[in-house]
Amino acid sequence: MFESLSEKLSGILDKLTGRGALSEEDVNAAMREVRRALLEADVALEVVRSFVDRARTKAVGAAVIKSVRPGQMVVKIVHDSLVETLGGESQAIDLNAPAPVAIMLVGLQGAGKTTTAAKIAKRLTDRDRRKVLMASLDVKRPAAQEQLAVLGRQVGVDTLPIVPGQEPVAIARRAEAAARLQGYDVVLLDTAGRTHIDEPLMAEMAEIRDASHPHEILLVADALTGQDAVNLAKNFNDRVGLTGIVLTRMEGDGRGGAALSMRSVTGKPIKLLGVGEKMDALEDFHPSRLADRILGMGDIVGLVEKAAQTIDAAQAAKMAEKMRKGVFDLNDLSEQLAQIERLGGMGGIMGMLPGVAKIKDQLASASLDDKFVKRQRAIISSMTPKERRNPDILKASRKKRIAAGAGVTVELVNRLLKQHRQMADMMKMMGGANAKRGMMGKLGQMMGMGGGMPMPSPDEIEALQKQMGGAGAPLGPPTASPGIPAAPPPGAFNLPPQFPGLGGPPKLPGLGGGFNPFGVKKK
Ligand SMILES: Nc1nc2c(ncn2[C@@H]2O[C@H](COP(=O)(O)OP(=O)(O)O)[C@@H](O)[C@H]2O)c(=O)[nH]1
Ligand SMILES: [Mg+2]
Repeated sequence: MFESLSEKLSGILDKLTGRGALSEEDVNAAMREVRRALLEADVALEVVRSFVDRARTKAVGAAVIKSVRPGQMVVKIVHDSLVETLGGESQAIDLNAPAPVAIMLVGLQGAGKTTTAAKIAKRLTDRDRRKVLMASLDVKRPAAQEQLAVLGRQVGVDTLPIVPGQEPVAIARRAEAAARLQGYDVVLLDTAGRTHIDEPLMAEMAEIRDASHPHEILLVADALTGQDAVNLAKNFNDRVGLTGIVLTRMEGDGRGGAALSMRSVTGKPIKLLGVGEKMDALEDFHPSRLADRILGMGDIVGLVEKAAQTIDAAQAAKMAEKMRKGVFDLNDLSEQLAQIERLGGMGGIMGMLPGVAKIKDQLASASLDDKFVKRQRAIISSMTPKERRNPDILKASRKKRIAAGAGVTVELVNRLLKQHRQMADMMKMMGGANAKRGMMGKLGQMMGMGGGMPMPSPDEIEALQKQMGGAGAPLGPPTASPGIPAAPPPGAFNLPPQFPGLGGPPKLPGLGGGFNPFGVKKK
C-alpha cells in the first residue's frame, strides 16, 4: 500500500528538532523518499536522478517558515519543482495559423492515436466551433481507415473519403487540398504506428510531416509507459519533431510518471490527457494536479471541477426545491444515486480525495463499493413510475417481483423503502419556507453521505455554477494549493454546496449519519 510521500517525509523530518534552515543531512534523507516516490510513479530513472539533484539544491539551506514543519517545507519545494518541470501552466492545442491548420498525431500502435483524433475533433467541433476534417494515413492495418470513419460518424465529424491503395503521403496531400477547397479550419492526420520504434516508421512520419507541414505534431502515448517513456519521446522528438504530447489511459491507477519523463527529455508540453474510451474522455493537462498525483496528495481541484461539470444546475435546483417542500420520492433518491455514479462511483470520488489512499483498503473491506449504489438504483428502476412516486402502494407480492427484477432479496427492498420513508419524513418535518440550514445539514447526514450538507437555494446554486463554469478558474479550496500538509487539511472535504450530500468534514461518504443507503454498518 502506498504511503503518501508527504507522510513519509513528515515522519523523517519531524523527528528533527532543529529549526531554521534545512541542513544537507536532513535534505538527503528526504530526497531518498522523493526518489522512491518518483520511481513508484514510474518516472524514468535518469529523469528521477536529475530532478532529485535540482530539488536537493533548492532545498538545502532553504529557510523553514515558522508555522510549517520541515517535512511540509520539503514537500512544498518538491511539489513546486515538479510543477515547474511539468511546464507550469497548462497549454492548449494551438490553432493560430492560416486555415486549414494541420494537426498530426504520431505514436506507437495501440497508443490511442485514432481514438484521440476523434476526441480532439469532437472537442474542436462542439466546443470551439471549428470545421474539422479527419484523415487516416494508416494503410498498414486493415480496417484502420474504416475505424476512423466510424468514429467520425459517431462524433459528427467529416472524414476524408477512403481511396484504396493510396499511400500515406498522397493521402495527406489530398486531405490538405480537400480541406482548402471545402473551407475546413482544421485537418487532423491520424497516422499508422508500429509495435516498437523502428526506422521505417520514423522515415514515414518525417515524410508525412514534410508533405503536410503540420502546425501541431502530437505524440500520443500510453500513460502506463514506464521506463521506455524517455526513449519513445526522445526518438519521436528527434526524428519527427514534436510540438506536444497527449497521454492516454490516465484514468487508471498509474501515477503518471510518464508525463514527467516525456516532458523532461523533450521539453515539449503535455497538452491533453485521455481518460477513457468514450469520446468525451479528454481533459486538459494541469501540471500542479499531476504533481499532486505523483506525490500522492489527491486531486481536490479535479474532483471539484468534475462535480461542477457533471451536476446539472437546474436538476440540483429542482431537487433543493423538492426537499424544501418536503416531497422527495424514489425518483429523486435514484437521481441522487445516479449523480454519485456519474462522478465515477464511490471509488472515483474517494480516489481523488487526499489521504484516502491510506484508507482505501479499509473502504474495500467495508465493501463500500459501487455495487451498493447500483443495486439501490436497480431496485428503484424495477418499480413502476407510480410506485416510485408513491411507494406506500407497494404490496408484498409486488415487492417480491421487484426484488426478483433487481436480483436482490425482499429484505433489501424493504430496507430501501424504510430508509426512504425516514428521509421523506424527516424532510416533511423540516418542510416549510423557513427550514433552517442546520436542519438541512442533518438531512445530509440522514442520506448517509456525510454530515453538514448545506442545502443551497436555487439562486445560490446558479451563482455557484456560474462561478465554476469559467475555464480554468481556481476552483479548489485554498488548501489545494502547493505545500499541502501531511494530513488532509481541514476543509479538504468541504465540497461546494451543489455537490449534494457529499459535504462536510472528515466523515466519509456513506459512513456518516444514521441513514445509510449503502447498507453498510458504520465502523
Ligand atoms: N482506457 C482508455 N482506453 C483508451 C484511451 N485512449 C484509447 N483507448 C483505447 O485504446 C485502444 C487503442 O486505441 P486506438 O485509438 O485504436 O490506438 P492507435 O493504434 O494508436 O490508433 C482502443 O481500444 C481505445 O478505445 C484512454 O484514454 N483510456
Ligand atoms: Mg489507429
